[in-house]
Amino acid sequence: MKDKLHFNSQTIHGGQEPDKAYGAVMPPIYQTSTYAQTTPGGHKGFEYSRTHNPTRQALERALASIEAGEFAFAFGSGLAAMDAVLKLLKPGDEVISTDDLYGGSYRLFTKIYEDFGIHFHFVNMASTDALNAAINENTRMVWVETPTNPMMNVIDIKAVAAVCKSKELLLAVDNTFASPYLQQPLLLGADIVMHSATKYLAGHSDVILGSLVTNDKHLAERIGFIQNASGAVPGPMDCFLTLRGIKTLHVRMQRHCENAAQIANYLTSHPKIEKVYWPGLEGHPNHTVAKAQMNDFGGMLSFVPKGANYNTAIQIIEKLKLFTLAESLGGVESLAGHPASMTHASIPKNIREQSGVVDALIRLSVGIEDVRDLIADLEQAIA
Ligand code: P1T
Repeated sequence: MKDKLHFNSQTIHGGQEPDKAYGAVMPPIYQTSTYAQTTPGGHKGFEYSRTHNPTRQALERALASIEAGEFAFAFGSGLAAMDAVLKLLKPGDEVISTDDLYGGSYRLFTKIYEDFGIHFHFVNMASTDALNAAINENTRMVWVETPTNPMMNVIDIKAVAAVCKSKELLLAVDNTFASPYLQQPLLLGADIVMHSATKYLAGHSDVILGSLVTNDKHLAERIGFIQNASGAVPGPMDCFLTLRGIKTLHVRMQRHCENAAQIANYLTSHPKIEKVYWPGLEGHPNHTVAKAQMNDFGGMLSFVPKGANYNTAIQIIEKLKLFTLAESLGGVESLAGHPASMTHASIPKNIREQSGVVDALIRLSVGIEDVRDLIADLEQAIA
């Protein structure tokens, strides 16, 4: 019966059973590095916590369930999860990625893996033309972030998946900004879905964790091997916190989306605001794709005040009182950030500006507070 649950029940029950020892409804935090054996290899399924841990296993089963996948793997951070995906590749392989993406992802690609002989292309995936043009005989993988961080471009996963299938390329989707409440990339044709579970999945700004989910048995075997062999695993306490967060994902996401819609509309009609980037706006360039692909439009938005530059954008952010100036996103509390100097500072200015990440851009992670308080805070800061 648990296999057939709707998403809003899966977040609570998916892959979950009461703990075998005492029936604990939440899995205990198995804070142990190792497990007693009666004879070498004589154990109860757990040998060493880098390889397996019961709290991590409970989380991984929940992750698989909510991403409509069979195999899930938890990592010490979102970037550690990405790192494991990149280890599927070999020197000489090429990757095509979106031209707008988290600065840390860009840094991992260009500052670490380029040195190991893996080459990256960053293309606009509004249509599949640039993607098709960048494919050559060395291309192995396509890396898509959608909606993108911080410009909120929405990429048609089904269309990209069709290209990848026809060219036998792996498709990995970073689903951090959407969360599986809004879209489940494996159902749209992706081979691997990745999360910075630090964000909406955990949801309370109290943990750093990453995940990968796939339906492909061979990929799963290789990822499981890499997870154990490289060892970038999360601790049991962080797994517990993430699992607890997932149980309220659907109710949090609903409010994130409702609040973001009101704030996007408020900013759009504000005389001092030049541009608002939120996929739910009819004027958003990928609104049609977003409407077809996503169940709602998410809690992240970016905007540019009229006539603003680096300094005036920072002045506005510093005036905010309820929005906290901070990196990260997806927690219950609203955050404001300045991508050019914070999350995307590792991308050279000329490259980030090509994708719209100008010095005046402000990014909001809209939380689940009363939206009237959030709008009042924006009002006083913009004034
Ligand atoms: O921080 P970590 O859990 O390692 O996840 C990295 C990551 C990967 N992918 C996306 C889309 C992300 O947004 C992030 C982390 N992003 C921020 C910290 C930020 O403020 O944008």
